[in-house]
Amino acid sequence: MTDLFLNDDTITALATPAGVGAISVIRVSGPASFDSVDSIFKGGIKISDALSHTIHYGKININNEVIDDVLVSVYHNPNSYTGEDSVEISTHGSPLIVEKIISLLIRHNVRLAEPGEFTKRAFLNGKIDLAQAEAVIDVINSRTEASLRGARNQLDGLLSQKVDSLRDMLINTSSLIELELDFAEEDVEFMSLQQIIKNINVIIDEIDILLSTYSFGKIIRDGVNVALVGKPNVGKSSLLNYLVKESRAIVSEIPGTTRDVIKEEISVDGILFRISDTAGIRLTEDAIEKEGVIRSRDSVKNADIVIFINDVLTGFGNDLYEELLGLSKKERILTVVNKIDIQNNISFEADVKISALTGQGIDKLFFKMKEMVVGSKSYSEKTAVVSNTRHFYALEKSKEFLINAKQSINDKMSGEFISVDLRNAESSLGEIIGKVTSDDILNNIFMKFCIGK
Ligand SMILES: Nc1nc2c(ncn2[C@@H]2O[C@H](COP(=O)(O)OP(=O)(O)OP(=O)(O)O)[C@@H](O)[C@H]2O)c(=O)[nH]1
Ligand SMILES: [Mg+2]
Repeated sequence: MTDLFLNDDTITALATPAGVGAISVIRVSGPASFDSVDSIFKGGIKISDALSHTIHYGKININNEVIDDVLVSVYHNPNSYTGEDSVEISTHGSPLIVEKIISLLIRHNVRLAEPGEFTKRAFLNGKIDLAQAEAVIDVINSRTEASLRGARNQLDGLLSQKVDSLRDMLINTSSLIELELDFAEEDVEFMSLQQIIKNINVIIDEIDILLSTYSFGKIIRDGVNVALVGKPNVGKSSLLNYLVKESRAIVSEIPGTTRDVIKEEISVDGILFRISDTAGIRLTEDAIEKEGVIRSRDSVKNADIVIFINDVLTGFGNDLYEELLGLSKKERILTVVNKIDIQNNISFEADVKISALTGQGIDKLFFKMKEMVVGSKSYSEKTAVVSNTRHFYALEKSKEFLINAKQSINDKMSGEFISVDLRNAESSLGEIIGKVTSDDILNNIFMKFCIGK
């Protein structure tokens, strides 16, 4: 993508949340920004004469009626978010005022922005690359410290730099072949081929490291779904209440209390756990309870972790495992025995022993839940982490081309073949940061943004 891209139209949108607030900010970006604002703004200065990064007080008028007094911030290209001439109008936070000002702007060579169009322009103008543009939305959507930190790192270009350095290595490796193809009568030299294989292996190792961060990155970004399941009355709802520190679900000594799935979120060391308390599972003739049991099974299907609870009184039966829950992947299940305040020495095995009444063992439960999603791996704040599915597949694709290239070398194919694979591997990496991209991909990415970003 070049940095010569210039839009000839000017866009506007409300950048702050819709509704009543202290202030609202209307963004305008594009070549007509200053002139358009000048046609509706009366202040001590014309916006088109104002210096970049200055703020001006004035009034927005229609037919001598004042709509609002506002502050206008001025940004000259290329030193703005979009890279274009831009203006931000801060108004009193009233939806009515915002609507009036935007409809005035639209009468002066400005059109409404599409979702994500400001950020799309920032990308097209080379202010940020595509991985950074995608990080913008992750920063906005972050719900925990860790997800914010991850998104922030990506926005700061941590992943982009890593991908760029791998592309450089690939370009250097390709040129080893291409030079020889240009200058030598015969095909590529044996020595160069050895060097090329070595380089390819280094790049594959680096890609593998990035790929291995994906499950962690995704969890940090999207959170973890946890289902609390088990027989009736074992204390699932009591555990949920203990975890969220409030009396969220009804608890009673009557088996079959919970009917619907109750969802709550907690953050443990920066990881977002979405907990579903479910109906106790048993064979029942009660129509409502039956439906509850069906919903419990659905929660299990969508869960990243299933906390399978029993209590000291009922003991541990595996009968629920396969028959009722259809659980097969054992690695997703954490077995918990509850009510150890009643009786502590129990003869059956469980990953964690707790009391939802006293809180005993809950720390260990948190530890196990974290261990299940993060494993023993640790990532420093400076590790490039892949959290986006699009990036993950681009890395996988690149790796495949590299493996093909190695195969071509081993099969003594001609240099051109190897070269094509290396170029493809390079352009797959380029997709991540948007060096190579299609309109479809762009539209798909920016569609997910809100209007005004
Ligand atoms: N002593 C003791 N009692 C507990 C503990 N946890 C839950 N209980 C009691 O066990 C009974 C059932 O608790 P619930 O949390 O409603 O159990 P549940 O698994 O949600 O039950 P259903 O919704 O019917 O499937 C209640 O009387 C709770 O007070 C615990 O750790 N110790
Ligand atoms: Mg319950």
